[in-house]
Amino acid sequence: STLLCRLQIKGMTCTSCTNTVESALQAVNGVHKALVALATEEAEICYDPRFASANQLIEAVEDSGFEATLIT
Ligand code: 9UX
Repeated sequence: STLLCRLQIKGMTCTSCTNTVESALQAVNGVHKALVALATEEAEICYDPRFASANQLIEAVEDSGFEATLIT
């Protein structure tokens, strides 16, 4: 099964920022799909909860240099 995680991302100011965050999320084991929107400062991630957790997704964003908080 797949879960959807939505994160608020702070600190992105250009499309290279969004690409950096998207790549960081897509590199997490268990992530199927990650989309990051600059305008809304949000990320939507589909992931397999057997291999990843929401906290790991947040950590991946923060390790890439941005602030993340859980929306849903
Ligand atoms: Mo764009 Mo983001 O030039 O850290 S990559 S501002």
